[in-house]
Amino acid sequence: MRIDDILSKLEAKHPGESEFLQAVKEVLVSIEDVYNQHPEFEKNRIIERLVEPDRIFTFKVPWVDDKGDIQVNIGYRVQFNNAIGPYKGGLRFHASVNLSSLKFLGFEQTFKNALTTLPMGGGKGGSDFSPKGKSNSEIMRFCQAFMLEIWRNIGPDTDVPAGDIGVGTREIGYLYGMYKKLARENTGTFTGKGLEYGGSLVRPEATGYGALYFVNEMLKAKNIDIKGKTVAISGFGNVAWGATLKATELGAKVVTISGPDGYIYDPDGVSGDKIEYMLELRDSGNDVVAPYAEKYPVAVFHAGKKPWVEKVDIALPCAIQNELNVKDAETLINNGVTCVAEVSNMGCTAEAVDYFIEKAMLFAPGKAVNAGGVATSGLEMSQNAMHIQWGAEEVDQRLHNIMRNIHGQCLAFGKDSNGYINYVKGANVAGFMKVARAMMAQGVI
Ligand code: 2IT
Repeated sequence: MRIDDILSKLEAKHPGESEFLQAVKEVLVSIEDVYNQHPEFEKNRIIERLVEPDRIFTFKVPWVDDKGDIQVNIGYRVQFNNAIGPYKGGLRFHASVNLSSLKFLGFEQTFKNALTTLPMGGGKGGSDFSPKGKSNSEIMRFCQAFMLEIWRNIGPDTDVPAGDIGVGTREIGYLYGMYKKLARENTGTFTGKGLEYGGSLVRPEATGYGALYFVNEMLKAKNIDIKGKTVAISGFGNVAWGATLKATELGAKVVTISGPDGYIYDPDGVSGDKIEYMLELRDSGNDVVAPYAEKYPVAVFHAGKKPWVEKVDIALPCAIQNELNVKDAETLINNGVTCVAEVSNMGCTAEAVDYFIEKAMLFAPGKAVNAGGVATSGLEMSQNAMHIQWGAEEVDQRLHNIMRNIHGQCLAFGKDSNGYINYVKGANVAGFMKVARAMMAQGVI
């Protein structure tokens, strides 16, 4: 495999898609050795076929705001790869959304979903619509307009969207409501639904819970007890909330959360009603964390800064891609960090990832760490297909087992000759092998 060749061809075909190229490069570097051991992959052009999405829908989303003005956004659904199951992945509503970010997310989702052990292919979608400061009615009208365009191309056995940044239970409700009105069927088709209409218990918590189950496995493999460890978390949305809940339950102390406006340091730990307050902050729609320090004066707000300057044992980026750069990585290591795990998708820049690995740090990538979210979406699909609802304990137990299994796959495929566990390699190789074998078995399609 000529990695540089593949990347430069890809760049020439799709100029400017820097995040997508970053995600592809990370996978190619990881899988190079096993790929070269399997000449049949090269013969079947598996890489060339894997780096192009099956198809992409791009569409106009016109809607009317509360003032009566017409707004126009762009909607997307990237159906990346369905070798192992229906396209599955979230919708992101955020001002930064473009084809590069959705292609990187769809590509990552393909391998992540393979790691979950469940039969799901990879997809992603969304819009450059920003929910920040929008009223409830505006969000509903936008979701309805989005769904009018894409409903024909999704379905319970073809493509199952879910939430991501800017898309939570409320948005899924509006999207699914419109979908049902148009499609005249009631078989699920979305995950992250409300509990009253087919949602799964533990789905809201699942990404954060799963991440902490995974981090706990990483620490246990090194005989380190998570109890009493300090944790820096970025973000304050659904994922940060679930991670804070489980970290606290496991006896760790979460000392930071963050937003686009800066970060909060709480020396007493974000626990108890402070965790629920994170939801209030999110629901305010203002996208800021500063009010936390007004409500809890023990905490300090650091305007315009990221939490990685704090001395902590565990760092968990939970916000957005490339939020932790190589300088942050250096600072964390100089401050004695023990474990860094991406909970956001591609939370660290490529340079930061390389640096963590070069320093033989306990570091794991988002596609392994945050796979509990989509895994629990898979469990929601199973419950919908069986027309039943599992109890919280049942779902949580399955989630826990899946995360242990993913950790096991990383150990099996990520061990370097010197004994270092390269979780990036482990996750990429394990995910790739499953997708590649499925593609080989199904011919040139
Ligand atoms: O990045 C992700 O895995 C998600 N946003 C969740 C996707 C899903 O289908 O639950």
